[in-house]
Amino acid sequence: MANPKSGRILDRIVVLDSHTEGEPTRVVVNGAPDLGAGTARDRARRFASAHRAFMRSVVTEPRGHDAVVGALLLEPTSADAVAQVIFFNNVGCLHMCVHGTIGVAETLVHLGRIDGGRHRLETPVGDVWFELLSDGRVAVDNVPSRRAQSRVEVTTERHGTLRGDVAWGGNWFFLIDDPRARIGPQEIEALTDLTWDIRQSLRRSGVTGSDGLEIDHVEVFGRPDNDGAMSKNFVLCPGKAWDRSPCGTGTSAKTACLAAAGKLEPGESFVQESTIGSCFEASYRNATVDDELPESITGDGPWIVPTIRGRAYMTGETTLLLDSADPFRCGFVSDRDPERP
Ligand code: PYC
Repeated sequence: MANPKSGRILDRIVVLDSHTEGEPTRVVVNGAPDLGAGTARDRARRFASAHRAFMRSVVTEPRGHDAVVGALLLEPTSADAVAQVIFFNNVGCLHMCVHGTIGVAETLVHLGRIDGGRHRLETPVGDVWFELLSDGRVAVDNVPSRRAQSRVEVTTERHGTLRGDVAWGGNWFFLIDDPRARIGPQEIEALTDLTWDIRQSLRRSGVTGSDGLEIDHVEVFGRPDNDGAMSKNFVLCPGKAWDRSPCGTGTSAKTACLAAAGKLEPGESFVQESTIGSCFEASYRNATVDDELPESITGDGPWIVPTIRGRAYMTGETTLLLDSADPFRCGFVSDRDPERP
């Protein structure tokens, strides 16, 4: 509504903030654009093509920062789903986000919309299920995941030739094991430089996911510091932010690679530590004909259904204000943004 004296309009967006093992999620509960009816995939397409300024307003500076993942909560198409969700970040929509799903679960509890049990959530790449565990964690049965290719060679500009696996875990990942890699908060600049170099090299040499989509997440694994963990990772997200959590879709991709290599059996537990020392616990079952398996994703490993367990905490209840007189009301287009002029 316009201020009668100044004529300025203040738009309001109501958000609930949480973090999952350190990685922030900002759930939009009011003030989102109308995306019409349809599946999460249909609505995500409309959201991505027409509402980039809205995404920036919610997750980037001056109200957020590059690592914030936004989540739009929408009416589901199916009566037995608790909600439909579209995840987005500083450069566009994500296909799926597991830390975000855990944040959404905690947010739905905070809103009093659920109080336990197992719930179905519609996402642009298929339905996922989550369960509130008695120890406060949330278990997410992610979309089916698989290794597409192993030991793919990539020649980078600044870091020589490297080999890694390509895997789908709800997003596309390039995964590199380097037991000598030092992973921790002091190494962020060097790890960002390495993984961004890899990402650019994959793009230049035309290495994509098996469905032709860009590999927009790069994951490096080193030795864990945490006693119970088997590995520690650094994950570079599409807009050059690094994941503070162990990245749930990345841990799903890793689990698929371990399954393909015969290094992890169904039901066995795998603990992935993040750059900041937080952990996700993963396990998997083999996929069956009853699972939604996208034909466009092929691979040299079996389809698995990963379960990722982690914890989220609420951090804020906020009304974002967008002042019509503010030249940066919708943030600004960064050098990583595909919309960059
Ligand atoms: O947890 O899946 C995840 C995720 C993807 C990007 C950031 N976090």
